[in-house]
Amino acid sequence: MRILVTGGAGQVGTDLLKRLHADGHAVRCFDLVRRTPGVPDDVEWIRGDVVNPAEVFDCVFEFAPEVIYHFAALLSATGEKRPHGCYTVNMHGTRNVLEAARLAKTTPQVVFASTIAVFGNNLPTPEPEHGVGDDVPLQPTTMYGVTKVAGELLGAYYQKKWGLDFRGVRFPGLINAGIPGGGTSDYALLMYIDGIRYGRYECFVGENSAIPMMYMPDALRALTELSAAPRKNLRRSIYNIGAFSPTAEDFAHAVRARVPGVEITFKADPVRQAILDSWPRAVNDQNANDDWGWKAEYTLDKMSDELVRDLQEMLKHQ
Ligand code: AKB
Repeated sequence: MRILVTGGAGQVGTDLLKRLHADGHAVRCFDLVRRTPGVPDDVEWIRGDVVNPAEVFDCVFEFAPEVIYHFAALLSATGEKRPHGCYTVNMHGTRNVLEAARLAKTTPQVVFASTIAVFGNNLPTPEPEHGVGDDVPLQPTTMYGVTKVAGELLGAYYQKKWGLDFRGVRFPGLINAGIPGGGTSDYALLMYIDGIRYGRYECFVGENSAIPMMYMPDALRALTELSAAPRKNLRRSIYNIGAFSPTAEDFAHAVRARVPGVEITFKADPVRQAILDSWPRAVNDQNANDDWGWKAEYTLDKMSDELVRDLQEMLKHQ
């Protein structure tokens, strides 16, 4: 298949490019920045700005992808520092990608990376035992969340009005053997990285904080399984997906058990703590399970064993 990934230099994009290439697809990345080390040479790399319609249209019309994974976005923490930049990249970028897909002769499927940041005020209280569902009020408190709710709705509009095949997942915080950037959920991965390379980490949220989290191999599988699902099986376009929801202290415990002598302390940063507190502790992903068989495979322990091994290897070479 011919597959385009916008924002392919980011945390999810980099790993997805490698996976799609390994699976034998013809893959093109569209990103502002230059090629990420480790991405195979025959993944085509186009440098361009998702905010510029001409650059997006030229890229899509010329490559004629069958699937577009749209990831280009500013995340929650960066979005609160640069709300106008976040609005521009996330809103105009999504509209440009949807419009390019609508106009392209190949009418590619668009797979959208949404997020737990679409949730915010007026969630059910107490939080339901099996996590918040897909259809609770979406009243985010961050610019990132606002733009992702708008992206979900815009994609659904393109589907209804013009028959575009639009689908997506609401990602939890994602963890992989890579370097995160700009997210509020980054504390979890940074605890492992800084714990291994410096022997210490000061966590920017309190020890009892907990949000949905997921290990990258599960996240990649969710994307490719959703993309492959027959359209007739999908009763909606956007799905919650969950895996586990440890507290920050649970993460610290998992790191301490695998990195001898590591020192982890907690000092909440009010801005990022408030963002995190606005998100649910867990999501209910029954619809994804019913419609396309979604089920996470990794637990905190299974992930931590693999992650520590991979990070130790990665950090040796830096
Ligand atoms: C962030 O923290 O902003 C992201 C997300 C949960 O979407 N990782």
